[in-house]
Amino acid sequence: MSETEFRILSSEFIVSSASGRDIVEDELPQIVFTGKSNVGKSSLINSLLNRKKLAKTGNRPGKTRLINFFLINSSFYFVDLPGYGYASVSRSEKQKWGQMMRTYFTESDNVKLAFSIIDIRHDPGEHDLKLIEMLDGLKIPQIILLNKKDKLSNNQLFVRKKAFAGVFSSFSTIIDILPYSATIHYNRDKVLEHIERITAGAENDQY
Ligand SMILES: Nc1nc2c(ncn2[C@@H]2O[C@H](COP(=O)(O)OP(=O)(O)OP(=O)(O)O)[C@@H](O)[C@H]2O)c(=O)[nH]1
Ligand SMILES: [Mg+2]
Repeated sequence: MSETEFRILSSEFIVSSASGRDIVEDELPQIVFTGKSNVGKSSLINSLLNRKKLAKTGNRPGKTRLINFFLINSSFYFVDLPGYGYASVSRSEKQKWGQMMRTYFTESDNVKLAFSIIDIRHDPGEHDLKLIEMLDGLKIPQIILLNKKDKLSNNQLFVRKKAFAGVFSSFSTIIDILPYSATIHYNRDKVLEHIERITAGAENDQY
């Protein structure tokens, strides 16, 4: 990393979208956070931004129901997506969720990076793989974040990292696979380095 360390200087909630339409009207880069409900997407956003409650978090799955746009450093967006796969939701709500994701990802031209978040203790589920495949098909660079690393011992961490590396070895859009903990901010600097490169380096086509 360069000597001038990348810093989060400002972060503010801008708008929510219920339809899935990308309703932000500028062309600033968007960095999205996807993953199963309760995996810690909103907590991760707060961890990266050093804010306790900017993105709403919760103990019960299904906390985030809308697509939320946060403007960072007045120069790019974090996009907090609703999670999938929580049991209490009806079939029609699940369909609505699927439609929302398709609308967002196929219509937005400004998604420069996706964090695909998985609980490090569990293997990726059907929905995780579907979304990762969809992003791959759309040629969106992605980073797999294995959240809740604080729940594992170092031995377990080693085993889980190896397992995930095997599962995702064939995806060309996956640029990194990193354990993370939103609770203890583990690997926060590494994630911020990626964000710095993606948001500053649109001209040097390294991904
Ligand atoms: N131990 C531990 N708990 C975490 C971590 N990240 C999130 N959590 C907890 O997991 C729960 C869900 O976190 P959220 O950030 O609301 O999850 P989400 O993915 O945004 O969930 P939805 O909005 O429902 O899709 C909360 O109780 C968090 O405190 C982590 O790294 N470690
Ligand atoms: Mg959430």
